[in-house]
Amino acid sequence: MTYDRNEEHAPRRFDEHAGSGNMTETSQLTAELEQWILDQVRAGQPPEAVLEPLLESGWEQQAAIDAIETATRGFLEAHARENGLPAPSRVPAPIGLNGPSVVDAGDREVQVLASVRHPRVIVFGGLLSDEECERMVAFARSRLSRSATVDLETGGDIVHEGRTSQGMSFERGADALCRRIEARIARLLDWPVDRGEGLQVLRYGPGAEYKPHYDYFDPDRPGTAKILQRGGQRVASLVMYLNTPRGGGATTFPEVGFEAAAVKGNAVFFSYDRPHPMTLSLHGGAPVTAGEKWVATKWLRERAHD
Ligand SMILES: O=C(O)CCC(=O)C(=O)O
Repeated sequence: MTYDRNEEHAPRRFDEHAGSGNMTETSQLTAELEQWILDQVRAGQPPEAVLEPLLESGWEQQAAIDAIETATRGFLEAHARENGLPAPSRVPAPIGLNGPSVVDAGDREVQVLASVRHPRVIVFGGLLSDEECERMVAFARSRLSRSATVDLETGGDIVHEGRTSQGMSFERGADALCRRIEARIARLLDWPVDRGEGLQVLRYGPGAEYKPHYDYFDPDRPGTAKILQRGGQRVASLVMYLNTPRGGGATTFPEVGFEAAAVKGNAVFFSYDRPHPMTLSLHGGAPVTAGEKWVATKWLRERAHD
């Protein structure tokens, strides 16, 4: 897609009214610039096509992202109201499209293996070391019970026939290994540790699966209000593979025909800015056809989950 950089309202870095001898860096979201950003969004331009010209004209990356968010928030909220949709929330956005191939996650460099715009999915390589995966599995193995799902009628837990794995949950910060991994995730996703739930470890034996589902809490169900009191909605998920199954076990996104292969140490991240199928975040764990599959899942919330 092309973009006309000479357009009347294209972003400018310097306050041109300040005079040539007195150029001050402003990086301000002027009404003109706001209009230009909205025009790009209405024309269906992807976020990168809006961000790039700002960066090229000298904006700092975070200031540019903030300006785009501010300019589009009102538009998106009005669009949601007019169309009976839930209002969008901020979500972790670790990288843009055609971004870096390697991300600094503090104590480890993590590779970017694949990136999808809609649904927003990123496959990361080497998020966990072999030793970390093995320690997680060894700890969890003797503490497993049949996995439950959240019961949105009551806000409690319930065993569900669509989820045939076994699992266990850690409190956030439960031990040094959890804390190390949580800090790495927070750095990778640029999302505070306290906006994450404790890690959940799952084991799928041969034939076990997790049928396609959404991770957000359906706002129309009676138990949801109680769940949201603690940290608000889920806005993103990170599924980390603790082993490589001998067969099957991919994480699937059936609406878009995409699947992330389960490879030890890798992870699939996906975000959903509102609790609605329009996010295309329907996903599942495909049946394991040989061997077993282990994952650790981290769910990210809108607010502190204390
Ligand atoms: O096991 C997988 O690949 C997916 C896990 C999952 O969907 C979940 O924990 O919500």
